[in-house]
Amino acid sequence: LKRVADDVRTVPEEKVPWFPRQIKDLDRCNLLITKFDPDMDEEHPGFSDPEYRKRRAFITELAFNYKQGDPLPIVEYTQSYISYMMTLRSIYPSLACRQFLDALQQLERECGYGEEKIPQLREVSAFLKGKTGFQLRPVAGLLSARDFLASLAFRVFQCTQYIRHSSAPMHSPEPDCCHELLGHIPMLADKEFAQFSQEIGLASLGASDEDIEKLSTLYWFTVEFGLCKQNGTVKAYGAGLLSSYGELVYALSNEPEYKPFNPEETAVQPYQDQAYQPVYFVSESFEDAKIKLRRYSATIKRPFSVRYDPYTCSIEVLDQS
Ligand code: HBI
Ligand code: FE
Repeated sequence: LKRVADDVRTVPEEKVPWFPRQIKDLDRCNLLITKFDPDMDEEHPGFSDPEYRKRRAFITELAFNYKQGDPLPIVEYTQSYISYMMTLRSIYPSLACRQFLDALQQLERECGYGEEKIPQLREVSAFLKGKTGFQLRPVAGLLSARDFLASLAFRVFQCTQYIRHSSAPMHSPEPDCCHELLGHIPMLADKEFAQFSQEIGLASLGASDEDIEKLSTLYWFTVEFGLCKQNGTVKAYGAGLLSSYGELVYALSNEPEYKPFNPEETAVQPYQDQAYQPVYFVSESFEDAKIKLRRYSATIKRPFSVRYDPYTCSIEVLDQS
């Protein structure tokens, strides 16, 4: 059974929802959403595999016990992800954006990507720290959008550490470490993209539920399913695409509808978490996406503004009332 927050959260009297001020506060950003759970969902590929569920429970426990600053747990995998990775790898050169391909090459040289073994989050996190200051933190599954986005404000990426069930190597109903390692990690090594991600996080701190929903949708159509222009063609940068052979090919075929990335419109576009997206948003560049996001964030109503102080790893709250 999954535990939700261990400590009961104090519900503040004022209308601004609680948000983490220091990186240590991320220990409290642990509200899990029970969706696609192998212990509860009969449709989950691991549901009828007790061995799988046992390993999952073990990895879940590691994430629950993790405290900010602890070394990332080392997990032994009994499966490989290599055939899955190599299948995807064959289509990356023509479909993935340049930043992704560059980072993937470095990860192959420095973190054992492309080898039989699944890379350890500890090693990958150290790599990212040196590239963009991003670090990983283990998470047991899908987090609430508020908690997930808040961690991005600190350049912390909540990363699942379990692997999908071996009966469905090409598809996982929930995020797993293949999705994180292949989809998210290479992009988080890019400076411009890292900044974009952090800015979504900063915009989410203390935001209303309605604004969290919009930012979460923005995240979905950019970080997860975003496309961008590069040398006159369209390439993928979204992690949901870069970790799914089927959807990556589909997204860059001439079947789906494309719209230019525009935060106001993107933030309210209905999305799919069980099927391919009906529409994809195309950014001019990460720089352009970042500027547009910044303009959008400034329209979110909050009685304060926030700034991240990288020296103390904390949020400065500037009162504007
Ligand atoms: N939790 N672990 C995890 N991974 C995600 O990608 C994730 C999440 N919770 C919420 C979420 N994504 C989406 O709501 C985003 O759009 C924010
Ligand atoms: Fe993801």
